[in-house]
Amino acid sequence: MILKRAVHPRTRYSALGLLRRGLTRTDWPPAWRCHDLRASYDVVVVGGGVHGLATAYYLAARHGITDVAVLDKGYIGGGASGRNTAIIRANYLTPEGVRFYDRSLKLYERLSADLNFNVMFSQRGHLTLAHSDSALRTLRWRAEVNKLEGVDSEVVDPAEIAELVPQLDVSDAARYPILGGLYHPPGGIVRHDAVVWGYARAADALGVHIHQGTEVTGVDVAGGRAVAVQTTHGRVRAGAVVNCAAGWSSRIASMAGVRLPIETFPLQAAVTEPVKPFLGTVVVSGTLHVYVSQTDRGELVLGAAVDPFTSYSMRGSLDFVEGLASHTLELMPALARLRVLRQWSGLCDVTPDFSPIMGPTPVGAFFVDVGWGTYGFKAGPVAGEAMAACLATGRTPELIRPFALERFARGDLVGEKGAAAVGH
Ligand code: PYC
Repeated sequence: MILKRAVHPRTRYSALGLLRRGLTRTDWPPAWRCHDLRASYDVVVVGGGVHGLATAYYLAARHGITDVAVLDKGYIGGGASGRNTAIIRANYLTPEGVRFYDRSLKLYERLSADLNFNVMFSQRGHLTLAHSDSALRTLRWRAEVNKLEGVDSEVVDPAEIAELVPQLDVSDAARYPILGGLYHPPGGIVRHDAVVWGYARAADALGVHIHQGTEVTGVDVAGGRAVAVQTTHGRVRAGAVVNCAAGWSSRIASMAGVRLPIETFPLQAAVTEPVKPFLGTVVVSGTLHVYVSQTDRGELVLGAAVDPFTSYSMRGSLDFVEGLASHTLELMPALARLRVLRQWSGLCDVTPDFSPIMGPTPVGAFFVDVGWGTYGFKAGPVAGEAMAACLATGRTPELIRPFALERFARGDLVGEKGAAAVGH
């Protein structure tokens, strides 16, 4: 049982201290504490994934707001934060998207130092392949927008692709010939649980309360403002409520009477047995609906598009893994003998324009940080930073203004589908 923690975590170890602990096998102190649920907090964050924890951390670290509770119905990082493929990149299609994800990437670059926790961000590059003229045109478009926004991305030809990833079949004989690619050197992968634990430990050390096993069952609204949440452990009054409940965000919003334009789809992924390191970059093929990266342990992480139906089910299917294997082999036939070790599924809240919904809502003191489709993990730091600023100052930061809920009423969409990986 990991829900009850007792000892304060703010412990730093010298090299000798680490060695002594390893040799004597003494238990590691818990990284965050367990508290009684108070009757009231200044801010209640619903959802203990990377977004909720980052919001709480930046509220405390940047704005001195420490009377904050993060509530999770399960365990922290057990939802979308623990079910993604941990790809970090900023090579989006719209200027609004590129600026936003670039800020996140920059925060990821210094996150280990900021949190004093090794999040294992490996900037090994990100390569998106084009197998058709129209795909290549979109990649060129993305490269231009990226460059204009100061993001390192360029279109590369098959010979350059062969140098980057010799295992790819770049010959004309391939069933889906590779015509070119978008290469984005600062992209890469991160260790998702380390990010969650790093934010949790740092937020806890600043006084934030993390309540696992605490499900929100209602949001009380009085006079047009959110005033409290109902939970499985009682009612909690709140100065403000932030909905960071990826996967269940539309259900939490509906408790406050806020309707979100979101549909929820399962997204599956799988990992193979470990092999010697051979894959230097993340490889994505939109046409083949597949993305592949190799972890530091040597496993290949493989993903595909969301399931073709809305559902809250998080069950893996044989159908998915068969499709995934055949698409991966179209790209890299040499992997034919590799075995799949495990597969999993998470939930993706998809909006009509494939961009998130962030900021205030028509219900006072009820904020949303939702609609993260298949791009939520990479946005965790910037979303936390921006939501914290929004709550603390009462003003919506410029960076997230384009993602306001009202854009759907205004028809002012931020169409990001062309860069949303293969997730849709
Ligand atoms: O947006 O890079 C992405 C991504 C990869 C897997 C799911 N989404």
